[in-house]
Amino acid sequence: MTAENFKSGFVAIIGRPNVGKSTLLNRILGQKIAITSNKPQTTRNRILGVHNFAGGQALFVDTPGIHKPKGKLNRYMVEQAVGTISDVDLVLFLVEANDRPGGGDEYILKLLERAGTPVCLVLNKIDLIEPPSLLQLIEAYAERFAFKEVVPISAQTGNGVEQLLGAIEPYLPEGPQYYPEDMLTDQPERFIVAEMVREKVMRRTSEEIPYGVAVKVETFEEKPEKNLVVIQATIHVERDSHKKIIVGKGGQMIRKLGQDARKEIERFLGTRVFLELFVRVDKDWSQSERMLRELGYE
Ligand SMILES: Nc1nc2c(ncn2[C@@H]2O[C@H](COP(=O)(O)OP(=O)(O)OP(=O)(O)O)[C@@H](O)[C@H]2O)c(=O)[nH]1
Ligand SMILES: [Mg+2]
Repeated sequence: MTAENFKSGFVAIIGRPNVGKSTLLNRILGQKIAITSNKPQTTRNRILGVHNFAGGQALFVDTPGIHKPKGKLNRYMVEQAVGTISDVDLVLFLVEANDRPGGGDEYILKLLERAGTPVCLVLNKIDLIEPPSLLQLIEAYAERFAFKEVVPISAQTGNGVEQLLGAIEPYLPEGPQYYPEDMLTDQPERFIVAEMVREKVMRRTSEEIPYGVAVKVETFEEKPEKNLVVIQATIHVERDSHKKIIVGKGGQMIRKLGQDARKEIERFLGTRVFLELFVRVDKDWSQSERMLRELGYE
């Protein structure tokens, strides 16, 4: 292998909310760096994941689900995703194999057409369907767009993901190794830690609460002699009533959230973690340019 024929390139994971984009990124990397939940609009930022293979490096970009944005935070999210499409060598257009193409997909296909980036159709969640319905679905999509490749997968079980990685390689141009081999993501540990806390809130709350939550890590103090990291994080919410729910009766909810998050952060950092959580009301922060900037959505 010479440096001249090393292959490297960027692969965006694009699709409607909740189709399994972040689950796929984690599956490809074999480690969890992107948070997931059964609620739409979980991911808010672009997250890069580095996948090394013999003779090359593929840089996957997980993106927020593309939807009709209401409000400033959602506009930021959709911009993150749409802006990625024309910046990459290949787009993985992820859809659910147990769903029909709908208006949301149509909108994304128009964006893909305009960008002209090669697109691979990825039918996810095949663990939920019977094989015969897959052919009809592929036909329905193929009528609509000239996909370079079509690959059915289950991001959850890993079924088909090896085939997907094989299908991607021909679309990577010759290029340098952009990131060191042991680097997993471009996101700092603090960001991933904050996201892990937000995931636990998303998973344990309902209605509008998950969408009005942002998490910021205030301190991240490594104590290697004790194999410990001390973390303080603030959960920002939009209303007093949300704070009440997140704290819970006698602090029960926040304790549970803290336990869930700590376990996952310990796995991720590979050390013991002392995690302290605070809840703060910032009225309608998601509508304030200043607050959005402060919370990393700019
Ligand atoms: N059964 C099944 N569920 C899946 C599969 N892939 C993802 N899911 C589930 O689908 C839900 C959404 O997954 P995410 O990875 O968060 O989806 P996403 O596309 O990143 O969502 P947004 O960030 O909101 O756009 C979660 O409950 C996942 O567990 C799959 O292959 N099979
Ligand atoms: Mg996601």
